[in-house]
Amino acid sequence: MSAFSAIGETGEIDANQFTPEQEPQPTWCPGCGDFAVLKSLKQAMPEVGRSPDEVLLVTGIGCSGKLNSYFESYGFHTLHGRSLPVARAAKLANPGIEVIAAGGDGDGYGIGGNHFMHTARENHDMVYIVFNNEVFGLTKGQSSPTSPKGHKSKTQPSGVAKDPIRPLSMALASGASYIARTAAVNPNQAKEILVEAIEHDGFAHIDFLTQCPTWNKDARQYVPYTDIQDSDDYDLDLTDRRAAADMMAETEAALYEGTVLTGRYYVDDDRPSYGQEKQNIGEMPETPLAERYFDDDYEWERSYDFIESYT
Ligand SMILES: Cc1ncc(C[n+]2csc(CCOP(=O)(O)OP(=O)(O)O)c2C)c(N)n1
Ligand code: SF4
Ligand SMILES: [Mg+2]
Repeated sequence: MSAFSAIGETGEIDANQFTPEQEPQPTWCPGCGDFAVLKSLKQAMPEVGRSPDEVLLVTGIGCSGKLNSYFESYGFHTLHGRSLPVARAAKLANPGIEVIAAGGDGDGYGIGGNHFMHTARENHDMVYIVFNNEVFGLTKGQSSPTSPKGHKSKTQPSGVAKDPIRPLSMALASGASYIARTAAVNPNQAKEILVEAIEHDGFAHIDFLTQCPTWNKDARQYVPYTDIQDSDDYDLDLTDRRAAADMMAETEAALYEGTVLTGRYYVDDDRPSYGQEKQNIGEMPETPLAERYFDDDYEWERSYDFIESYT
C-alpha cells in the first residue's frame, strides 16, 4: 500500500503509513535513543491528522540526521547545521505543509547555533527536534556543545574546559514560542509533546534527550526522570516567561548533577508566526510559491517585474 494519498484528502491516518514501503535497515546502534524519536514521531502523526504527503522532514547531518531515511514523508537531508534555513524557506514557499526540522546537538547548537537563534527569534512556524546525546555521535564521540564540563573524548583527552550550552534558556532568550524537553526513555511524554509542538503556530523547540550507548558510555541514560507537569513539586505557569526562565535554569543545572527534569517549559500562543507577520505587512503572496505554475513567458515576465521594482 502506498503511504501517499492526495494532498488535502482526509481519512484515517495510521502510524504505519510513516514507515517507508521498503524500510531500510536502520544503521543506528542497538540501544540508541534515536529509535525512540522515530517511534514517537510516527505515533504523533495520527493525532495531528497529517498524512505523509502533508509533511516535510528536514534534517541536518549526524546519526540524528538519518531520521528521514526511516520516516515516510517529503524529506530533505541538508548539510551539517543547515536544516533550519532550508525548513524556513520551504515553509514560506508552501505554508500548507507541516515542516519538521531535526538534527543533533552538535548540528543544532554548535555549527547551526546561529540559525537556531534567528529561527526562534523570527518565530517560524515549525517544529525543531534536537537529538541531545551530549556528543558528536556519527563522527565517533567527540565532545559537543552539550557535553558536560570535564567530559573526556578523543578531542578533549584532558576533559572539556567549557561549560555546556543551555539549550532551553537559549531558545527562550531567542524568542521560541513553544519550548519543551523530553527523553527517549519516556516515549509517551515525547509523543504528547510532539503533538502539541506540531499543532503550535510558531517555532516549537524540543530538546530531546537521546542516549548514545556507543560513544557516550559515561552519560546518563536519562533515568530516572521527572515530568515537571506530573510532579507535585512543580506548578509552572507555562505562559509566565520569568517562571519559565527560572525553571529552565534549574533543569539545565540539574541535568549535569544527575537529575533529569523534562516537560513543557514555555508556551506563547499569542505571538504571530513569521508567516503571519509577513501577511500582516502585505509581503506574503496570496498564492504560495509552491502552488504557482509558471510557463516560460510568465516566469520571464515576473522576473523583469521583480528587477524593475528594485531599480
Ligand atoms: C561542515 C561540516 N563540518 C563537520 C562535519 C562532520 N560531522 C558530521 S556529523 C558531525 C557531528 C554530529 O554530531 P551531532 O550533531 O550531535 O549528531 P549525532 O551524530 O550525535 O546525532 C560532524 C562534526 C560535516 N559533515 N560538515
Ligand atoms: S553512534 Fe550513538 S548516536 Fe549514533 S547510532 Fe550509535 S548509539 Fe546512536
Ligand atoms: Mg549528538
